[in-house]
Amino acid sequence: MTLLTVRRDGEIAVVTLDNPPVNAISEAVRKGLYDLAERLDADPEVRAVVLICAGRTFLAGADVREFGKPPVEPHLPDVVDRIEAAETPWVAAIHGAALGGGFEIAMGCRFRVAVDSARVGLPEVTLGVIPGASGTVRTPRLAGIEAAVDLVTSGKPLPAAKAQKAGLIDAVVSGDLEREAVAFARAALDADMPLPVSKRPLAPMPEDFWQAARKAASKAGHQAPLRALDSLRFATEHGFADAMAHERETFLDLRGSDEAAALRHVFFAERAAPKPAALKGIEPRPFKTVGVIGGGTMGAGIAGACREAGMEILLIERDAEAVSRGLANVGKIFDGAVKRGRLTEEGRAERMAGVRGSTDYAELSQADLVIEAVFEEIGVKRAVFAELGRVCRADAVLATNTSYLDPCAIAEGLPNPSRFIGLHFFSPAHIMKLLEIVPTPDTAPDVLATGFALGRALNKMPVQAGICEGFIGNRILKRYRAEAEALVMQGVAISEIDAAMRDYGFRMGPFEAQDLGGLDIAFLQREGARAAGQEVPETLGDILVRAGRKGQKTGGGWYDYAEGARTPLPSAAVTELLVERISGTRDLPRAEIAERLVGAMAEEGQAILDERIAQAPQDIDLVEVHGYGFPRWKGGPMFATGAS
Ligand code: T1G
Repeated sequence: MTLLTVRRDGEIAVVTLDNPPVNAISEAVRKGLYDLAERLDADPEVRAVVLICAGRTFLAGADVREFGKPPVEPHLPDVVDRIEAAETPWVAAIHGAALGGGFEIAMGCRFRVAVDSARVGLPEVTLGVIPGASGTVRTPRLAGIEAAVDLVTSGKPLPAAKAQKAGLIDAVVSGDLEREAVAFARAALDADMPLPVSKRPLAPMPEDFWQAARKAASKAGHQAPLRALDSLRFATEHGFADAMAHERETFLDLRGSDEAAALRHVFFAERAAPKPAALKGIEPRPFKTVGVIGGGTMGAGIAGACREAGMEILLIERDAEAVSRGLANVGKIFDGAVKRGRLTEEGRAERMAGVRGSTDYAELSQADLVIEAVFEEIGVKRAVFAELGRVCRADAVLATNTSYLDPCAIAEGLPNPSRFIGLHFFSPAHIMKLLEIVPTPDTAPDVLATGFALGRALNKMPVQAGICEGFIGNRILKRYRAEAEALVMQGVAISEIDAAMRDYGFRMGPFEAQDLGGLDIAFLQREGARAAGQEVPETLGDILVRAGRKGQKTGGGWYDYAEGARTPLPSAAVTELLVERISGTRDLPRAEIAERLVGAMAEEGQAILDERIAQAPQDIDLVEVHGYGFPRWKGGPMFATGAS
């Protein structure tokens, strides 16, 4: 496989890059492109160059694996400048995604053409850096400062049509991209040649523009978007060369930051998790027809997610009224997509046409996969699986969505227990990415592979978890909350603990979050365990629930709430209720509070690893980032404490 090949189409040279899997820009790619720009420029027969990529995508950006190493010449900005300076104009022919350095190379070209399905973007801030090869300096010259600020500080790519409207690409072509790009290049030679991007004008913006942009960029919660904004502003107030130097300095500064290291850690962990090495070569079972038992919030969310992924759904409920309620719940999910403009009415109708409801389990006789999402009580779940064991195909995969019960206990007595597995979705199941996959000792490898294949099909983050109370995520949550309550008992203010975790990067602290979700859920779990004879010490949360303080839904939990408001107010009633359990008052720096609570999460994570409940520390980080709001730019509790 040759990295770069050149084919002549008359006076047009077609350069094809082939660097699987995503044409990442490695050191060899930078050198090859630089040398080619020199060589083709010196060839009098070549009047224009088309740059195209083999495989699934245009250049997807700098090779993230090289970030940890010292930069080696030729640096990417120099490659982009060399292409731009070529006498023979270059045309970028884009399919798949032109991202980061890939789009910066495209901006060094004189023209950019793309197929309709292509996307262009500058996702660097999602990796904790900023564009390092003119993204904050050329983009505003190409598309104007407003579009550049959106593209660079959000890190979100634009589809080709929108990119064309923004001025980022010159033409959207259908048919054969290479042929269209060559024709475009040939035609361009006979028209007025536009200025190279770096030579296009760029005017400063008024202060209020930058204030508004800064406010929006700060919502991301970490520094890279703000540094990118500074670089964009600098570019509007200085010459090209100075702006390039400023951008490069910022990029190199951020590249070595903890935030960038954490985001790269999550980036690679997210790509490894859905494809466990242990399942390589194991064929998953098909799951075209899916039964969902239970049409409540979880069941409807699971049904909606599976339908969105193209599966045929049969929703089973106990009576006709519950069936129609369940179908309405699924319909509401697609209504939401229509309201947000992500689905047309026809699309909604097509989705719902693939969702049937019934009270008759016998209709599941041909289902490939059945997922149970009924009330979290062992007797109810066992009855469901007894029925499924009777009516379903022997090879149908049967899954429980339990979050706290032992999947082995649920599967007791089930014929062919090798086809049983736990699939722990997080509510709302059609939105939350985390999916804990919980095999029992009897689960067959191809059934485990089916769980991961389903996770990929649903575009979720599948993580394997062993069987213990709360699997990975809820077990760590329990420890996190216990540690937070311990701080309260030591006299640290509840509001300070929440503020500390918000400062750390969580959207909400542990107490605000419980008030929002309801204290009674965990309370009932503890009461259930006590009723089953387990020794479960009384928690501060128990005291509040027994006093009727279940959170926002009862007008008060850890905090008071003014009538109809959601702003948490420190509560004298809570202080009174807990007075016996709190010794004195203690001022703890917020950084120390966060370190203590994240440390407790990591400690529990280490125990989970030692017990082989999790396969690797990065899996624990993914559970926390995708299921519990752990700030991704901190990498997860294991990464943040150096354990991963
Ligand atoms: N570098 C190295 N490897 C990469 C990579 C990259 N940029 N992008 C993907 N991979 C690997 C990935 O780890 C996986 O490997 C395989 O390719 C398939 O990835 C100077 C500094 C392009 C949209 O942020 O968004 O340019 O697991 O499963 O779903 O200003 O990959 O198979 O061994 O994601 O088809 C900016 C990141 C870099 C793009 C394809 N670029 N990549 O999605 O495949 S910073 C990015 C993606 C930069 C300049 C700055 C996606 C994709 P393995 P995949 P996919």
